[in-house]
Amino acid sequence: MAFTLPELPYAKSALAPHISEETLEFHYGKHHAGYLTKLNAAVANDSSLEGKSLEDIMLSASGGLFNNAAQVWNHTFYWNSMSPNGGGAPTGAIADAINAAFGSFEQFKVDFSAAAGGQFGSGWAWLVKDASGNLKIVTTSNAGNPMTDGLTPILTCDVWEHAYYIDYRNSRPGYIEAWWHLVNWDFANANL
Ligand code: MN3
Repeated sequence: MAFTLPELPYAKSALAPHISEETLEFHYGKHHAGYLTKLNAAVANDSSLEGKSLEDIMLSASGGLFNNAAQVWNHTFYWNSMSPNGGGAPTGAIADAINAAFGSFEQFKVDFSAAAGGQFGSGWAWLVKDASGNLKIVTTSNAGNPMTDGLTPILTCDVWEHAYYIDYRNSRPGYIEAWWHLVNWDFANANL
């Protein structure tokens, strides 16, 4: 049973002007789809993976299989971390949790942007919840996913160059600033 590419939760043009339709055509239509194709090829060639969920594969695999499974999972989570109606200050329980963990939303924004900007090379910046329920900012390299360290993802920002090169060229900080206009706080609250 092959995995399928989840539909984007909005139109490809819906995140403009912060993230363009062209970026989503490549990022979702080529990169995310490409990881899925490779994952399905691996699953088709390994009967021990039959019937396993994407998370099961991601949490037990290594090497190329982990990379493709995690990149499929991470991208789906990333699309949901943004919304055309997102951005602004957090509301609800996530607002209180951010204030408790980081002092203020403004401080969280500074810390998260620094982590995302400082991740060397390809990877991801995450807001996560640890086993004690505390919020933390972590980064992962390449396909890394914080669930492998027992952390619960709340939000993510993809900092691979393919996420921003069309719209922002080499300016990762410009892309990160744009991401704040799209943050899906409803999704964060649901994950909390
Ligand atoms: Mn990506």
